[in-house]
Amino acid sequence: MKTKNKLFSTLLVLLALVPMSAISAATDDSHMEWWRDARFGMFIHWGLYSIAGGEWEGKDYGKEEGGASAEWIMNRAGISREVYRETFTPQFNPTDFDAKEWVAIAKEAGMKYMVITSKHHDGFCLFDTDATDYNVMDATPFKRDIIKELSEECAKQGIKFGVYYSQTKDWYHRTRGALSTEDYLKMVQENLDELLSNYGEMSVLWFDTGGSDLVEANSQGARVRELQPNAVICSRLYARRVPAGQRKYADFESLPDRMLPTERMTEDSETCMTMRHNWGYDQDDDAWKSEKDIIEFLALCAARGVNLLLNVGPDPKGNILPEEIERLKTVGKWMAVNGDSIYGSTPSPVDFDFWWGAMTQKDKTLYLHVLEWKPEGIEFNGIVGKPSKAYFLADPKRKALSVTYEPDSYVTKVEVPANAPDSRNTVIAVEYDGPVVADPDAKGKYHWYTNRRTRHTDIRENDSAGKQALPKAVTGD
Ligand code: H79
Repeated sequence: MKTKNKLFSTLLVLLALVPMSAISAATDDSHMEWWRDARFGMFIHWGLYSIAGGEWEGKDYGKEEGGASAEWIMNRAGISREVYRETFTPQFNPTDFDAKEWVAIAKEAGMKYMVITSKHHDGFCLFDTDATDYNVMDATPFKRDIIKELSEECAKQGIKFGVYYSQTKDWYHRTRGALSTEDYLKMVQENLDELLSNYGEMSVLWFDTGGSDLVEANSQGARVRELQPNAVICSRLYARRVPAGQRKYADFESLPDRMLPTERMTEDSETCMTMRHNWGYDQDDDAWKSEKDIIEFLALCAARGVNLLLNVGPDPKGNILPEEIERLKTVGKWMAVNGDSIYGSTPSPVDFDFWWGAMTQKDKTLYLHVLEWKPEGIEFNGIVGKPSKAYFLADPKRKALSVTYEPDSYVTKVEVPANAPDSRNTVIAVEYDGPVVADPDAKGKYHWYTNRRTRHTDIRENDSAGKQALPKAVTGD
């Protein structure tokens, strides 16, 4: 190809990368660096609702209410604040809880950060607070500060720690008239001050279901910046209808619950995802996603420039569930050999994916995440120039795979064996001598997880077979 053309494409690629890093601000966004590199975190939903496990007076709310309301049971079952408190606080005694073990599970899974519900919509605080007696120290027999134990353990094991905090919805303190709005907001401010002051480095403030009151949200955001300038703030500090330009303190865009991105994102984004339907512990939710599903989510999120915050819902005794541990271990093993294609990667250099999967990039290397194998070879268009080397990332010997390149169509093809070395996701590293150059005129479309309405569900078109697969699972919230 002509050099002039090549220079032009390089320029375009460079320009295309600018918004990725410029998004969160006019101000310095160095506090975002670890978060961008991390790509994978653990979400933990745990609280009084875990004791109910989705059931109240014989009715299964975890399943019947759109398949996902275990942590919403107070609201969905219409339990009064008094009854909810009297029923569950005496039972909150999770003697199996071991912060060291939880953090080790996250670490072994390859997760780089952890976010736990310090207060969900039911208003119950998992931390020591003077702002309300509805907390683990004053109202339960357990009397251990869960946030303290986890934050200290995360610091020890080198995992970034953050909290989910339901700032607007609070069925105990606010909704049912217990406190005036003014007093409620004072309580929130006090809670935030405690969370931001008493637990060492607080790396993520994961707000949820924000309202439209910008004064309220901005004062909470400002307080976070003041007390923990390096913390990363979730866009749900604001209602989704607040235009992005007005979300002054939002550092990253949180996609709707359990929704995978359908295309490459140009701003810092995160998707939060469950391993089954419910966030909070549910006794009989059996809609487990497979290990392959989770590895696919991770690869496709990275290819679209999005972090994956994957949820666990520990049981009332304080155990992360065996099904969750099993999946996390498998993901961890995959990450241990393929992590280079995820951590610190940048999204696909082309704004589409392929019937076989999608790509991520790091400097001069492309990573092909092959989710569906084709023995005829793994082919892609849109990248200009012949690679210098290709190999399976999991192959310690990095044995070279042969590559063909058609200079007229910019189509590159990697020859592969008949069977996939890893049927869940085989990563092929494709190295170039110089910078990766994307053809600005390249044509392609998205094949994987393209349906917004079904959230994470898996309607994919398959070019090669020319047919559309049925959804694997159905969720909704
Ligand atoms: O914490 C998790 C959810 O509880 C919370 N966000 C994630 C991270 C959340 N708050 N609000 N919503 C989600 C949206 C509300 C959805 C609802 Fe429903 C649909 C409420 C009633 C119908 C889903 C199904 C929740 C209860 C039943």
